[in-house]
Amino acid sequence: MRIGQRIRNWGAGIIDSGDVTVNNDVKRLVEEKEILKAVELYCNCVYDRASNAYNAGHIPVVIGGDHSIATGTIAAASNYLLQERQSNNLGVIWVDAHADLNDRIRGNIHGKVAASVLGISAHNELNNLGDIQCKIRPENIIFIGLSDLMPNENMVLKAHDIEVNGIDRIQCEGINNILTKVMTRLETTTDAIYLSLDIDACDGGVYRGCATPEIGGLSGREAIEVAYWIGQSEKFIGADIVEFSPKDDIFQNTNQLVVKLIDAVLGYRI
Ligand SMILES: [Mn+2]
Repeated sequence: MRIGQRIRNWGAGIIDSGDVTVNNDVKRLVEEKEILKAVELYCNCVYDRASNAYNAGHIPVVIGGDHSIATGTIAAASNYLLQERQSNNLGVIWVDAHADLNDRIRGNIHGKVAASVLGISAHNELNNLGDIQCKIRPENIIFIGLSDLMPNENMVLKAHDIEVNGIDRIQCEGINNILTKVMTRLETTTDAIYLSLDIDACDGGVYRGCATPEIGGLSGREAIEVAYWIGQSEKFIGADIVEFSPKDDIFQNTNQLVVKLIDAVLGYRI
């Protein structure tokens, strides 16, 4: 991801702590088709790495890979907030074409990540990752960029009165107005703000480098503004930029967008 070039360009205190590698236990679980256990174990490794960053006084920006890593990163942010500031009031901005709120047993784990973060997925292994006391409250998560919703996800959103800024509303109101509203609310009501950005929120007709591209999503510019605005908040506590899939990046432009999103969340968007 040319982090070295970023550090030279901007002179910022950016440290590339390297990949969270898939260890032999995770590989064995995958071979045994124990996918849920493999994800749980790997996300615990991600949790440890993100926790180490917090303990060293850094803000983690985690690049993926499957969105399920957010169960580890957000648990680490939430636990850090509880330990260091005695607060269980973490805000999360979930930027995604999908709500990832499948609360049933069936389906891919990456479709259940937000449900796990809220502690309402059908898999206790993922709900309980990190510290169970630190689950995100429904009023503290806000979705941006949704364009494809399953009926049961819509029921979860309604049942918990969760704020959604779908791609339709962004088209009507403009991304700057949406961001002003979202940031004003979370900066008032939460103690820290975490960004979890799935690049499938961006227009899948342009950016193909992810598992589930959706036509008509955010423009590259809109996504950069989202990352920049949230990264500039005094309450910003970390970010995931996930679901980049190099083998699907047939136009070789999603990789460039991911680099710009990393730049933007770190404070550079020119
Ligand atoms: Mn996602």
